[in-house]
Amino acid sequence: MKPFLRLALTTATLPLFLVLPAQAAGLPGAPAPFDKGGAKIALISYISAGDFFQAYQAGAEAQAKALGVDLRVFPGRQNASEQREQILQAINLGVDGIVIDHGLPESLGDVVEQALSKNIKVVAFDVNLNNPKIPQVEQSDHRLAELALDKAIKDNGTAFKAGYVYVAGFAPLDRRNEVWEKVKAANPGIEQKAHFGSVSDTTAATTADQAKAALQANPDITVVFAPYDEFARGVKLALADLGRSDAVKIYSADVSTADIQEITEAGSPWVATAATNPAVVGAVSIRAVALQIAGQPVPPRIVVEPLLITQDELRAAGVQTVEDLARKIPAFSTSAAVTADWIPAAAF
Ligand code: SR1
Repeated sequence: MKPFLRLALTTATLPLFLVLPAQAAGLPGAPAPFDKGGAKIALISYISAGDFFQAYQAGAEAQAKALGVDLRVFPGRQNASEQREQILQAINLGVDGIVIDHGLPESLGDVVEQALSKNIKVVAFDVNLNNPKIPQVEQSDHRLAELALDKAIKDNGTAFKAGYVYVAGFAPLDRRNEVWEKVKAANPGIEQKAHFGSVSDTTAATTADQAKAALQANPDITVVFAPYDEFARGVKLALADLGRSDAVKIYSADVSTADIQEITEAGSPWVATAATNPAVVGAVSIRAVALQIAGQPVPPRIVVEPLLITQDELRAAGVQTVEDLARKIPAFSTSAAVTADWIPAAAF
């Protein structure tokens, strides 16, 4: 067979998920099925591109490895029908549990019901499936927005012209938006002059184009609230293009090593972000579904608390990477949420 044909055939028959090698032996003393090893869990994401989602997946993989779990990772491509299809595939694979990472609730309800009816345990991260059988993991998005906006007010006072980056329909962004609306109502001097944003596989680039137009049309904007790191990156790009990086300050959510570099570089307008460690959130999601599979109790709402991270503090402490950040603030890399003494810590 010609090599290109062999490659085409191989690619065409590849499954739509990745399998991580499971730990052969089980965990002595753990409840079934973890005592024997080989429990199967699917991680089904709506978005996989971008630092947050890659770190979230890495944390989930690390926790799965520590638990001896056979983790099937289904990549997300912002495609609701593909995500439905992946849930059906996971059901057919006979998984014990599914973690659903983001998504559009209206397209997931019936397939998730099918999983539950087959006694597959389901945990949702950042998607409201409104089902009491499905624990919800979140980063305390209200607190996250409060931390970023308190800092914006501390730096800029209670009267400024703002740009706001928001796309409705994503649970974490909707929750952060509730806080933004409250802050504007409590501070009538804060005037939202422009609202833009887009979530796609090119979020930062698309947001940059939109930000450029918004900032050109509203040269009096001095603060941008961009509560997703891809949004903040887009606004920062737009300001650099316009030569206005010294005139506007950006307040965001999320953190990654690439974000830390962008925040701390000379002249950066990105002055603060409120964030959890996404790897911890990934690990917590796997622990939640593992506890459910083991028949142990899981609270309906599982929260990983965020921290405020400022440009000044990062620069003063010489923090250049997420690992540096974890060394300076040990709480950044741990969460006591949903654990048990039989669950080994994830190494990340
Ligand atoms: C499109 S939603 C993006 C957000 O999801 C996660 O909650 C991250 O914090 C990110 O900001």
